[in-house]
Amino acid sequence: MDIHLSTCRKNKAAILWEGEPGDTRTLTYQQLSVEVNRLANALKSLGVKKGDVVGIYMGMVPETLQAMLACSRIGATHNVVFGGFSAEALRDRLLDSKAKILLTQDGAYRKGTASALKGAVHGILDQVPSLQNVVVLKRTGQETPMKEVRDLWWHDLISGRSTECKAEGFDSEHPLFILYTSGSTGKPKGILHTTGGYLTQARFTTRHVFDLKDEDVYFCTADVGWITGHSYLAYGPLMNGATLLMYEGVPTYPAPDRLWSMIDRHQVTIFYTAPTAIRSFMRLGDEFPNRHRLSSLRLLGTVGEPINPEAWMWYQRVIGKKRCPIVDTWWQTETGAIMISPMPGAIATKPGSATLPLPGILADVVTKEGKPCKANEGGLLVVKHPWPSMLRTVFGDPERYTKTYFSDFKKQKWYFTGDGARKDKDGYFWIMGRVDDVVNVSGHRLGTAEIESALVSHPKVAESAVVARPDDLKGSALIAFVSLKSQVSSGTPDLPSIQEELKAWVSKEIGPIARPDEIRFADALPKTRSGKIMRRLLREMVTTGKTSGDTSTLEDFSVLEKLRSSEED
Ligand code: 7RM
Repeated sequence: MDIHLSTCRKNKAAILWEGEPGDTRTLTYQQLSVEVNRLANALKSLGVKKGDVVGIYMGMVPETLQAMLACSRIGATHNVVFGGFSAEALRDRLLDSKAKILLTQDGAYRKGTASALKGAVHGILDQVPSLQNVVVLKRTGQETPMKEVRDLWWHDLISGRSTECKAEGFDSEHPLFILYTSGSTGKPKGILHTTGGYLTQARFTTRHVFDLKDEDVYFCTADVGWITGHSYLAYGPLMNGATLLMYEGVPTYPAPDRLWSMIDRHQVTIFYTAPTAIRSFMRLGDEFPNRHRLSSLRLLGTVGEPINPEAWMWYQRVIGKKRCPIVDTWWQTETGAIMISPMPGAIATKPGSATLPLPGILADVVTKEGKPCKANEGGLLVVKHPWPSMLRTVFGDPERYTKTYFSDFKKQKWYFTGDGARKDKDGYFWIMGRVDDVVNVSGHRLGTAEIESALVSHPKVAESAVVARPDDLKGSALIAFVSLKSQVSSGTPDLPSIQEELKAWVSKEIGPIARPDEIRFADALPKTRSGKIMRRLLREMVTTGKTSGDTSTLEDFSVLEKLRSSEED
């Protein structure tokens, strides 16, 4: 932060913020620094020291970024827990990280209502012995339970604090943050990132992948509770002295054109979002983006999942008006920052490919035995050499770290990403999704992403998730969950005939081997808040009829209930 305060960026807007109800705030770099310093001093007054863990259970408000920066300023390690997670999920993450302080809010605005944050978790906080204080930001003003002595109001705590607080120097390997990410099974892993390497790569990639200039208004829709919110909402843009736009609520409030209206009003130039969001905008129809000019945009980005060519083309045409390059950025919570992505203007793009590894990143696609794959041969995505922002360990579980990431290619000492991929004849990377999502049908390896992409290219389909169920005859039977475009589902669609139509479509697009055995219609698919379809839950549902594993990262539990009841129809 401080590097900007001695330049003309001092009075530049760092954060343009919109609350869901429509309230707005702007913080310059100077104003942001004052708030960060006051909070850092307040944390010190609570006894927070270098190496202590501070939990942050907040929504998309500027104070959340201030909290992260205040922690890093005094060497505390932050542990941001997504505000949509349940009380139990929060408790487990606070327990595992031994958090000393929790920063939270009374509530946050979402879908037009004030939903409780502190109130929703109050009862469970007694179960975290390491927790000394809970600091509560007043955002909605709703009634909030407070425990005497332990719980403090944010505004009281920072009131009267000095606005100066020295940024202390720390070793480059000093822990900066822990961020929990769900494993395929079992309890979530606390991914640990440290200071020097993480910040270096976050800063470099933000600058070069987004071609960031001082004049830009940069809008990343990711929640801070996700790694994208850490690297490309908070640290990357602020280190580069950018102006970022931060939005509190859901994209469809008060109307489905909220984001497009914000892009016009703030003259956003760079827009970064997830394929799942793009598909849901597609599903809503072109009329909403078409209500706005969107002429300020010059660069678009995506992250989180393979983007199907259909969605890529729509994004390019309807949002980018065919003027804006699209950067499809592949990376993980574990990699800390972008690894495979075009650099706009320098690398020609192909819809659906993240293109090439960034300079210095030694990514490759290899067989199980570690041999290089031939062009277009599916294999495992590995990274053969360390990179600055790589995770340093799984917090409190170094064995799990080695086992999860370094046991598949032990001899070569390569990092295994868990993703399947192929490289085409030009060396471009095509990510096929998690290897757990690769299925074997009659001896053929198929990425479920490929079948999903075929389904989504059908004019009636908005979104789909394909999973396999063990089958005596074929090895796996393919079950496709499909949600139809709203224009189709709001009529009275002839579902059995659409089922046949879709099966035939996949046969034609990929081949009869990929023809789904069963098509199930659903209004919505089970997803994490960051938009990844939880295929594991669907897999459990089609094989055992229930879901047993960890569901703490699921965004909307009612979706599972609906899917279950849809089977009985
Ligand atoms: C940033 C983030 C990581 C997993 C990763 C992939 C998938 C992410 C892309 C992608 C295809 C992309 N972190 N993934 N980006 N797949 N193309 N551009 O998402 O830890 O939450 O997830 O997401 O499977 O391993 S994450």
